[in-house]
This record gives sequence, C-alpha cells and structure tokens, in this order.
Amino acid sequence: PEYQYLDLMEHLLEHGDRRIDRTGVGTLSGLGAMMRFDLSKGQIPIFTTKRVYWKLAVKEMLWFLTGDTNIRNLLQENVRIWTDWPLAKYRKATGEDIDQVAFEKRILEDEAFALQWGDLGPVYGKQWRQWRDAEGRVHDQLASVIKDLKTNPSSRRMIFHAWNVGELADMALHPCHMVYQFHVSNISAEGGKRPRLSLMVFQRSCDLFLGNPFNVCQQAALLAMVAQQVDMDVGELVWSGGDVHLYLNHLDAIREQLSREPKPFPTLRLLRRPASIDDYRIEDFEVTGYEPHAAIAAEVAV
Ligand code: THF
Repeated sequence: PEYQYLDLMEHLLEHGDRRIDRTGVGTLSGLGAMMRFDLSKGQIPIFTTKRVYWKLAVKEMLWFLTGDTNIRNLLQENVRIWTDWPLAKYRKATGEDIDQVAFEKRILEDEAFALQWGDLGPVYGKQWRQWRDAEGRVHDQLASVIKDLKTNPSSRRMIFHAWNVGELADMALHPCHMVYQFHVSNISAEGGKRPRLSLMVFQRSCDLFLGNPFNVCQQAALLAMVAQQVDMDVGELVWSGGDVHLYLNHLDAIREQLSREPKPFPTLRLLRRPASIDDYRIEDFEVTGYEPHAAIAAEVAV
C-alpha cells in the first residue's frame, strides 16, 4: 500500500521548512524524495486513505497525450482541475467577477471565448507531442520513445521532457512533472517471460496532498498504455520529487488522512488493445478492488 506516501507526508509535517511560496498560501517544504511502486502484479497506485478520483487523473493523462492545451476538452470530459488558472487570468485581465461555473459554461458554449481564454499555453501535451526547436522543427517526443522501445530497448535515451526553456514564459504554469524516462529489463525475454517496462518520473515541484495522488495514478496508467503498445509487461513506477511540499491550508486534512489505515492497491486492466497510443479512451480502463476511505476535500493553491 501507500506507506511511502504517508511516511513522506509525516516527515514533512515534522521537518518541513516553513515558507511563503509563489501562491502566497505557504508550505512545509523539503528537497528530494523517491517512491517506488512495483506494478508487476497488475496493481495501480490509487491511494486508499482518501478517495482519489482516478478517472479525472487518467482523463487528464489522455488529454496530455492528445497534445492539446486548452481546458475546453477537459471540461467536456467533466475535468475541472485546470480551470483555476485561466479563470484567475481572465478575472485579472477584465476585472469581471465571474464565478467558476459561469466561466466554465462560457468556455464550453463559446468556441471563440475558449480559444481566447481557455488555453494554458505550450504546457505538457504541446511539449510531449510537438516540441518546437530553434530551427522550427517539431518533435513528437512520445512517438520517438515508443519507436526506441520497439527497436532499441536498451537505450538510455528514452526520455520525454516538458521543460522547454524558451517557452516557459508562455505557459500558464511551469511544468511540475517534467522528465519521463523509460527503462526495459529482461530484454532478451529469458525464461519465456516478456521484457518488462518501467518508468521513472522527475517532478520538480509537488503538492503532495492534492497533486501527487493524481500524478502517480496517471503515470501508472501511462506506463500500462505504453507497455501494452510495445508488447511488454509492466514493471515499476519510480517517482522522484524535487521540492515536495504540504500546503499550510491542507494540514488538518493531512492529519486526518494519516490517522487512517491504508488498504491494498486496486488492480488495473486494459479492456482493449487500441491501435496506437493515440486511441485510448477512459472506457478502456477497468479498476477493480478499490475500496478507499472517504474523500477529503481541500482547496488548490493557484
Ligand atoms: N497546483 C497546485 N497547487 N497543486 C496541484 O496539485 C497542481 N497540479 C496541477 C497544476 N497545478 C497545481 C493541477 N492538478 C486537484 C487535483 C489535481 C490538480 C488540481 C486540483 C483537485 O482539486 N483534486 C480534488 C478533486 C477535484 C475534483 O473533484 O474536481 C481531490 O480531492 O483530489 C498537479 O499536477
């Protein structure tokens, strides 16, 4: 179960460095953390000490994979986790005191409005699928990784990266999870077993209470999809964090969560084998055995 995650939160509660962060909310912060999840038995790390809305997290990952950066397509899937940033920008620019529901409605109903106000700039999906270099060439980093996995699986260069320095200023938010590196073991398929695919992620900044449960779950979903596409078994998800932090307005929620007994992780099954990495839908993901404790609501710092 999720003891590594709970231990990390407990450690930061006790030893985290208290500071005022970019958002003004304040955090208890530390540098450098790692969690390893063995997913070889079909598990998916959906934490159980609070309900995690795993479909939202997987839908966000599917949205990254499309290369899209506008919140409109997320809202069409009922995913509201990115609305706060365009909403804050809109309020600041216009002085209009519009609430979140009305803003989302307008994004959904008015395409021109969505084009003007719903775009997050060249964030994750754009960089993963259409990284533009200095000569103007466009690179589909994810497609390159999948090609390498099929043709040169011992490669140490199977990476995609979102920290495109020249475009950071145009992003609504700098990338948090920024480096994804794949690794294959048992390449020669010894003992009749298939090669095993693992994924390591580096995340420079992590909101442990709200963001991390989404991140590890969606990264495990990505690993399962890529492994299926290259006919490999799933190995480990290795998650690493730079500035890992607890927001000060989450501390009561975190203490409540730490008082709960974790349960085993649920199981993930892909119900279909889509033709390519671009063809997955949320209906393809079946999660069984997920019996979490109750949800714990909390505000996201913008
Ligand atoms: N900024 C901050 N401060 N924290 C983050 O986790 C975060 N992200 C993304 C970008 N900036 C961030 C946004 N991802 C929720 C989950 C993920 C988010 C943002 C918000 C959230 O509120 N989750 C609720 C349920 C939400 C719902 O029901 O709509 C939860 O209880 O889990 C990290 O990548």
